[in-house]
Amino acid sequence: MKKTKEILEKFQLEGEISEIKPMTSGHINTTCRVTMTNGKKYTLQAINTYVFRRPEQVMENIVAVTEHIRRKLAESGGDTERGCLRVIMTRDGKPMYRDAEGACWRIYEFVDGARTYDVIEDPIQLYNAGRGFGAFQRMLADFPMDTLHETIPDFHNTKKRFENLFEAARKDVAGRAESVAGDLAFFRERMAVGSLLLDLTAEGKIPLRVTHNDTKVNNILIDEKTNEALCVIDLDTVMPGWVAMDFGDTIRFAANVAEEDERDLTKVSLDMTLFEQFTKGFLSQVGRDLTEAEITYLPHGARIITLEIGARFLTDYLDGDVYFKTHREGHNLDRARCQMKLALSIEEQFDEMCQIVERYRHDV
Ligand code: GN1
Ligand code: MG
Repeated sequence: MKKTKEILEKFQLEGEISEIKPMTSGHINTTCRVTMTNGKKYTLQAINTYVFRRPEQVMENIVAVTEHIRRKLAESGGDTERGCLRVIMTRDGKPMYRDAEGACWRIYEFVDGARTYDVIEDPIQLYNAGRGFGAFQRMLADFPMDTLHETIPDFHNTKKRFENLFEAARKDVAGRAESVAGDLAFFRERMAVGSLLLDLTAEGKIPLRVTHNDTKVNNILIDEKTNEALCVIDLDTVMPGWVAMDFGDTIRFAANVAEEDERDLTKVSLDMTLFEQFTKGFLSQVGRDLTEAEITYLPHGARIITLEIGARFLTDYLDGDVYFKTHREGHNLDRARCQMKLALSIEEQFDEMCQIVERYRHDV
């Protein structure tokens, strides 16, 4: 606590600290909510430097992207206060502080009256999340993509992610490979899926754009009163990517009726009502900005990202749980199996997913 106060003093905060409360969601960074005696609130985060090797570059991206979005919101009469993260600078004008031990800290203004959902309670929330992520995509459509740093190289290179999985199984540092032979076979059968988007881009059929790359539904703030999407958060991985993966990642996380780490796999499946609501909201905001081919490949994005994240969880299990925070024995394996079950459900309903996308393709 004393240390946290020392960190906070490095930043341009208004008022005196009254309370520091840890927040537990997120698999990567460590987050606290800081309340001041004057009622003002901030979000303090320690950036995970194992995952983000160049945190200064992460913050450079975030400052540029949030300034761009705030300008867009101002132009269109949007909410420039709650509609976009605001980075608080250090007393010497930097967007993060590196302490004596090398830990990296940043602060955002806390967005009040908003919450996130791990499980959607009402389909309207997912429709609104679709609008929110769609609007985010639209506002970044003219952001100069080449100025962004690639904060994690090959982040959504699914082909490489699959290769890493089999490499981890070969090395087997935690002695767990034998127990997941069936799971590995599942991914081996689907290897070809890993190259689809890479190939389409290489052939000039699908563009790269500025994308978020981690659009779990708990990365969008929902207004507690109106249920409207307010603000997209967790901008660490904003970099060139595929819209289909952003679309698919919300589907993977939120249109699954169970949680991401559900152990009872009979509960895990893709809910088509939720899929439809998200598709409708998303395309209503950004449909006009996407190419016909990009829209066609949206359902593929859901399948690919589900397999990709499943492969990453299984890789981390084989590596001895070094990347994702885990909260119980076998947590990464549970997460991986949940993604695999969801991928099966997506495969079963794929034709219907495509029909729904067709229904809303021109619904702008
Ligand atoms: C991580 O930071 P968080 O918890 O939103 C991960 C994502 C995964 C996700 C799975 C930088 O996201 O790629 O999809 O966990 N972020 C990073 O829940 O690896
Ligand atoms: Mg993240």
